[in-house]
Amino acid sequence: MSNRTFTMIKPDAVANGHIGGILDMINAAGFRIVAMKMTQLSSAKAGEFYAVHKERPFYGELVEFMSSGHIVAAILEKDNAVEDFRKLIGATNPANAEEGTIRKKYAESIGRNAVHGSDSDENAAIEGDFFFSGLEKF
Ligand code: RTP
Ligand code: MG
Repeated sequence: MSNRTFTMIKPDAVANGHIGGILDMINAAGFRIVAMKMTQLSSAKAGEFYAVHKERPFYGELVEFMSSGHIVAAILEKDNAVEDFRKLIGATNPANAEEGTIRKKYAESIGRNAVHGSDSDENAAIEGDFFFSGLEKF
C-alpha cells in the first residue's frame, strides 16, 4: 500500500475563498503536503485527466467545470493515504456527505463538489505525475 494520494481543490472552492479552510482540514487530519501548485486546466487537459469518465453523461459538464477557473493540485502523504483521504472528503454528492467531511462543509452540488481525491494507489501515482515532475515530489 502506498502512502501518497493526489488531490485538487476544484474551481468552485478556489473561487469561493476556501483554499485555506480546506488545507486546514487536510493538515488537521494528519496529511503532509508533499507538493502543491495553483494552475488552470485547459479543457483538453481536464478531458485527459478525467478520460476514465469519457462515456458518462456528465463528462462534458465535468470538463467544462474543471477548466473554468484556477485549481490547486497537491500530493499528500500519510499512512493509508488514498482510503483515509476519501473518508476525509466524503461522498461525491454533498447531500450524502457525512458531518466533518470537506464536501459536507464546502461542496455546492454533485458537480461543484470542492475537492478531488484519487480512488486507488495506481491512480494516485498517475494523477500526481500528471501535474508534478520528479524534482517536485520530494
Ligand atoms: P473525484 O474523482 O472528483 O474525486 O470525485 P469522485 O471520485 O467522488 O466521483 P467520480 O465518480 O470519480 O466522478 C468524478 C466527478 O464527476 C462529477 N460527477 N457528476 N452529475 C453527476 O451525476 C455526476 N457524477 C459525477 C463529480 O463532480 C465527481 O466529483
Ligand atoms: Mg473519482
